[in-house]
Formats: sequence, C-alpha cells, structure tokens
Amino acid sequence: MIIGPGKSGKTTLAAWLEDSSDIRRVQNMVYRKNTLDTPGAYLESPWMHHHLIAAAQDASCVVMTADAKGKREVYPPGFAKAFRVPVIGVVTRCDLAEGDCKGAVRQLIRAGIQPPFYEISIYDTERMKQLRRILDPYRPDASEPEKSEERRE
Ligand SMILES: Nc1nc2c(ncn2[C@@H]2O[C@H](COP(=O)(O)OP(=O)(O)O)[C@@H](O)[C@H]2O)c(=O)[nH]1
Ligand SMILES: [Mg+2]
Repeated sequence: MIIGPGKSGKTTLAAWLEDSSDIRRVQNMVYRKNTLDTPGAYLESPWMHHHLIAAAQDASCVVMTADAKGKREVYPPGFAKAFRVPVIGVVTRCDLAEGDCKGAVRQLIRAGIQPPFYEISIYDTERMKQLRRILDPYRPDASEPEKSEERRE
C-alpha cells in the first residue's frame, strides 16, 4: 500500500512496480496485483485517515512517500505508528531536488518511520530496482521466507 501527498509520484511508483504503463490518476483507491495506490487527499484530509488505516489491514507493508521537492508537511507526527505492518519510507522525485532530499527525509522521520529511507526517481532505474528488491518479499505471491532455524532442527 502506497500513501503520500498528492503529486508525490505514488501512482507512477505503483505503475512501475506493476510493470504497467497504465498510469490512470483517479481519486480513489486502486487495487492491483502487487500494489494498493491511494489518493493523496486521503492523507491530506485528517478525517479521511481512518480509510487509510482500514485499507492497510489488507496490505503486507505500507510505503510512505515524501516528495523530494515537497515543502508541505502532510504526515501527522508519528503517523507511521498507526499501522501494524512494516512502514517503508521513500523519498520520491529525487531528480528534481538537485541532490537535497534532507527535508523529505526529516518529514519521514517525524512521521515515525525508521531508516533506511529509499531515495528514488523514476528516471533512476538502479534505485527503482533496489526498492523493488526491498519490496519483493511483501508481494502477495512472494514465497515464504526461509525458516533456516527450524529446518536445522
Ligand atoms: N521528475 C520526476 N517526476 C515524477 C517522478 N515520479 C512521478 N513524477 C511526476 O510527478 C507528477 C505526479 O505523479 P503521480 O504519480 O501522479 O503522483 P501521485 O499524485 O502521488 O499519484 C506526474 O506528472 C509524474 O509524471 C520522478 O521520479 N521524477
Ligand atoms: Mg495518484
């Protein structure tokens, strides 16, 4: 599940993770094979937060995005703590920020997310692939992680 402010690149990231060129930008939740894309308005309107928290119950992890260029603070302090699944902090559109993503990283920290943070750009395939590797284990069809401890017994 991908949440974040409007225009922070959530839908673009979701399409990339789906290997899809279909980047329809609609104002509701979009469930696809691997991703749940959410509207920025759900985060930006506090009375909509419960929809995000409820929808996260179907998710194996939450990706919280912060736009590298976005100055607006949209996450309430500690918002990540509202989710029971792992929360991964991603700074988006880093190509626009001339190497300075620190403000966005600070937003993610104030939102209660633990490092590491992933600084991505849709134009930087290496970083996109690295994020995909991080998210791979959370895919619905991902194989169970190896239980090496148990196997040894
Ligand atoms: N420069 C740049 N633009 C991006 C990137 N990712 C998305 N965008 C653009 O940012 C705008 C908002 O993206 P979108 O995915 O619709 O954001 P959403 O509102 O969070 O779903 C669109 O014009 C995208 O083409 C990126 O990594 N770099
Ligand atoms: Mg969108």
